[in-house]
Amino acid sequence: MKLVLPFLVIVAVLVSGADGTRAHADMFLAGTNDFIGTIDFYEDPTPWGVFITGSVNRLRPLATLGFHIHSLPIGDNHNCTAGGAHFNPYNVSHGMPSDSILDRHVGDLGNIEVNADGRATLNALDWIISLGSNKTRSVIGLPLMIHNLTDDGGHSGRGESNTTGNAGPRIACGTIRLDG
Ligand SMILES: *[C@@H]1O[C@H](CO)[C@@H](O)[C@H](O)[C@H]1NC(C)=O
Ligand SMILES: *[C@@H]1O[C@H](CO)[C@@H](O)[C@H](O)[C@H]1NC(C)=O
Ligand SMILES: *[C@@H]1O[C@H](CO)[C@@H](O)[C@H](O)[C@H]1NC(C)=O
Ligand SMILES: *[C@@H]1O[C@H](CO)[C@@H](O)[C@H](O)[C@H]1NC(C)=O
Ligand SMILES: *[C@@H]1O[C@H](CO)[C@@H](O)[C@H](O)[C@H]1NC(C)=O
Ligand SMILES: [Cu+2]
Repeated sequence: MKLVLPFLVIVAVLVSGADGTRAHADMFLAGTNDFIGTIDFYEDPTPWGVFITGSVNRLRPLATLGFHIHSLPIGDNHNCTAGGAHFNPYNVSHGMPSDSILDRHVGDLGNIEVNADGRATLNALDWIISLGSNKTRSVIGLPLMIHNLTDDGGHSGRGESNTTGNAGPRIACGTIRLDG
């Protein structure tokens, strides 16, 4: 993901005890109960972005994989297909996290980089998703999705670039839930 902050900044926020909103997504391989890791979300009390941290494993080593928030509930059997299209409340074209709010879906989180051991570690900040401070942009209850191919960032003119970034099949997903 593009908006990676230095680790120390994230640690500073997490240990400051600031009374923000926290959520998490337990991730599962598509259509199974095979747990592959948890992704945590933190929105500052004075909203200026959402921190996304955590790790997932059992992914294809050294792959760069599309990573989005989709728009429909996936249910208890982690049916990633049921997640519908990207979360796109402003009905705009697909883009990357660094694009402006009218040049990306709210759910466009770019890609994750998988290490040689099949694990991807996240340490990012997104400026557009919300954990509830803005209801229109809130991702609570929606599925976080990992695809089998690389998101091309939209606007490439190829295939489904404008809607999905050509990120291919859905291989893992999990519902974003408020902590506690
Ligand atoms: C998964 O969701 C899709 C789309 O809603 C549906 O067609 C399919 O039957 C579901 N599969 C299972 C196993 O529930
Ligand atoms: C979304 O935008 C497309 C074209 O960009 C348009 O055809 C469609 O009607 C819009 N949908 C809604 C719900 O506004
Ligand atoms: C939610 O965010 C949108 C886009 O930034 C903004 O136009 C809208 O005013 C916000 N809504 C609230 C209730 O803050
Ligand atoms: C994922 O992509 C790899 C590499 O292109 C391919 O070998 C594999 O069959 C794909 N898996 C699925 C579920 O599409
Ligand atoms: C894809 O989006 C771009 C703008 O981002 C637009 O110029 C182009 O016409 C769109 N292509 C399709 C096939 O919708
Ligand atoms: Cu997706």
